Amino acid sequence: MNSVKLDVTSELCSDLSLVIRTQISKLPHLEELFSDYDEVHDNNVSIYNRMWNAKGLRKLHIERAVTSKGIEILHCVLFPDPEFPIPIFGCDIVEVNGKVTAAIVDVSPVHKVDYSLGYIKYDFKKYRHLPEWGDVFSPWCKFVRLDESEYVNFLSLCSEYLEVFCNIVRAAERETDWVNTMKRYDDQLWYCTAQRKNKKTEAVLSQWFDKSWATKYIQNVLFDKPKL
Ligand code: BLA
Repeated sequence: MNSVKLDVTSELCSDLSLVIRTQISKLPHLEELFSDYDEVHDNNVSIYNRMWNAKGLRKLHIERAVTSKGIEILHCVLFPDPEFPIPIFGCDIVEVNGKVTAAIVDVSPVHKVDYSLGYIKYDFKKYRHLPEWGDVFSPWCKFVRLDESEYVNFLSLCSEYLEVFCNIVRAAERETDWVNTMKRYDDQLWYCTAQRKNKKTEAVLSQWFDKSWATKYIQNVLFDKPKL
């Protein structure tokens, strides 16, 4: 692959990445993981991946993607270890030529983990409809288009959702009831299977690389299934 490094310029993506890194840095037993995908550069695309694990979390993943055609993406999923009663944190920002066309954040449910985000209230001008596979998200999932004046509110919203998530992680203990573990495993599998159905992720990645690389990347890096 031809390696031309592209500079990261999106302010919202950089700020959100910093918010996430700051919050996860306080989690117990955080350990960085390295892979062949830490940096991927092709003619017009650069992808930067950072991954960790921590107590109660099998994988914490932050990805930045930048293209010379003006697309920038920030993707983050914090995947629990199914043996712990912890939900799934996810957010995604897609910016095209300086406009944030998609900004989404959620703490998504798994079996028998109680939390509420209903008291965290932010209003945005343009709400977007979730696709059919989006029934994996919680009722508090926010999916919006943003103009620049709303960046600060979206960052605060993410920070508050992340705070709730990190508090659950810090309080969680490994459970010995394997039935609950299996149900949480199934819920996480369902989450990954749903996310893999997002045609837009695949379309963009196939445009940048080739179809088989895109499929492998989605299945092994973005939404790999939890191990039993
Ligand atoms: C939409 N995701 C999109 C879009 C693109 C990507 C180009 C369309 C933007 C738009 O409709 O305005 C592409 N996202 C990517 C790529 C990566 C990425 C290539 O993260 C990584 C390399 N997607 C996630 C996560 C969530 C998510 C973690 O990766 C949610 C927690 C959601 N993205 C999501 C949703 C849509 C989207 C719901 C809209 C899909 C639709 O409208 O059909």
